[in-house]
Amino acid sequence: MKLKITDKDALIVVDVQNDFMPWGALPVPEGDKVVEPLNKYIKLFEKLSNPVFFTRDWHPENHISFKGYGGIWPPHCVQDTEGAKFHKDLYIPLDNKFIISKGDSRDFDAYSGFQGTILDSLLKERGIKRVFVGGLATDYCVKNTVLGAINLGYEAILLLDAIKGVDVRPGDSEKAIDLMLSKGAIGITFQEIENK
Ligand code: VGL
Ligand code: ZN
Repeated sequence: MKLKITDKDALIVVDVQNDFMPWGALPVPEGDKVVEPLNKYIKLFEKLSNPVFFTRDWHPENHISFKGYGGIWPPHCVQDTEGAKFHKDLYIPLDNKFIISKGDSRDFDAYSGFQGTILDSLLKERGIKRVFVGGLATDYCVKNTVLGAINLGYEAILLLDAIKGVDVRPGDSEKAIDLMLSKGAIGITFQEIENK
């Protein structure tokens, strides 16, 4: 498929944080492999003056999603720790970029970048109709961000060359991709973009 980026498009980079790297607290296998392809998308959106949104998991240290506090996950992405920082090589534009923190109150978790955030209103006030989504993890926060976008009326483009999954159960990421596509997301790779 060929596809052209217009002024109604935004990029959402999901949770490219140290704790989701293979050496982190909640490792995503090959999680570091999304950085290079994502940087290509980020630089393209920057060049075209389109906005780039970076979501981050941003938990208090006693967060409900953590083992010992009612959840299933090892503690990860605790606010203001090294593990919560973006991967050091992730390219962050100086202008027209937004950091969206989620899961930041103790009693609520958020797999979607839209949950408990102002992401929807930031997109709407900029006239964004379509979002390009990549990052970590395919089977949790990428999935829920894509489905959230679709439910809110956006078109969703899934960046197949810039996502990696946790796969707690083998096949989870494949199933997540199938689900996103069945709900209307369109899967692309960088080479399919016309105006790059
Ligand atoms: C995520 C599990 C727990 C994610 C966040 O970013 O996909 N997964 N918290
Ligand atoms: Zn989390």
